[in-house]
Amino acid sequence: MAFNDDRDRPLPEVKSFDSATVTNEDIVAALIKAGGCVIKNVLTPDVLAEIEKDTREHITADKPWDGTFFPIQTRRVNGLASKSKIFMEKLVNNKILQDCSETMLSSTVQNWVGDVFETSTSHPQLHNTIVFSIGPGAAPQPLHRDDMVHHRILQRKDSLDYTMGQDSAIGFFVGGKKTSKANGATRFIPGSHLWDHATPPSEELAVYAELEAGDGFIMLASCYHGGSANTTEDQERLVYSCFMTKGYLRQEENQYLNNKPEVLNQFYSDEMLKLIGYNLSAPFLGWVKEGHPLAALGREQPLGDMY
Ligand SMILES: O=C(O)CCC(=O)C(=O)O
Ligand SMILES: [Fe+2]
Repeated sequence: MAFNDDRDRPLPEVKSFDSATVTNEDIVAALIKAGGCVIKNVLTPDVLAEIEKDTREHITADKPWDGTFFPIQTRRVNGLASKSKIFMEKLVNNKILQDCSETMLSSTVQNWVGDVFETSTSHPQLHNTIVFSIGPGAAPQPLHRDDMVHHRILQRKDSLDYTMGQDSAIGFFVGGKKTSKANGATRFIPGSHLWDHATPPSEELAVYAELEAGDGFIMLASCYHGGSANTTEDQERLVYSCFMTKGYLRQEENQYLNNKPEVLNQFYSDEMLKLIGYNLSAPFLGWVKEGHPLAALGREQPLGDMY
């Protein structure tokens, strides 16, 4: 199917599911079609309150961004792995996010090593963790694609031609409070993950991912999106977010320098540490000394070939 301009393409419907009933197949299909979907009731009020308890002092302490990407009314918190265990357990390690990341970001390849055609699978890893608080009066953030960090160049496609694995990252945004068009909900252009790299974003096509507190929005990193203007007098737009990326790409947030390893080692299981990035991406990527990064944290890990 040929399009003169991606901006003339019909906008796909943005689906909304409930966390209690949605399946991974539903989410993957919705992401391929629209690039984003809403999942109701991802986090309970208790969990939101605990995350806020862990992060509020850091929100308050943050200083305005020195540049134009974030309005001066925006405050952020990062390094969540060492600031909030519950954020990691309930938001990052959320089964819905992890299942669709495994389906859409993992990669399996075979390589000849001598006379053996070795199979290697690289699993997704944490990309970044950010709390976004947008205060009253904030201007909109410009629409952008988060996969720019990996220098991705997209070619125009129909959703039927979507190739599993073509995206480099998936984002998850959970309302810490109600987010609305008026207070700065994340807006995005449905279907823009299928647009050509040369096509600029268009504000007229943006749809607002309005969330009740505890609802989530999942989005492919190749979708045009941005934080929006907060036109209210007195509402904070509070969003808890993380991205997952492929196991063989560099993480946007440097987990090793932004979190003290001794804190992570004390907080987390092997599985969570692997998710944070203390893992090998097969084959051979990310070794420390003789092998697995977890061994460098004093954890038992089998050595041997790293295919
Ligand atoms: O605050 C938001 O809703 C989105 C922020 C964002 O897209 C970014 O910082 O890259
Ligand atoms: Fe973004």
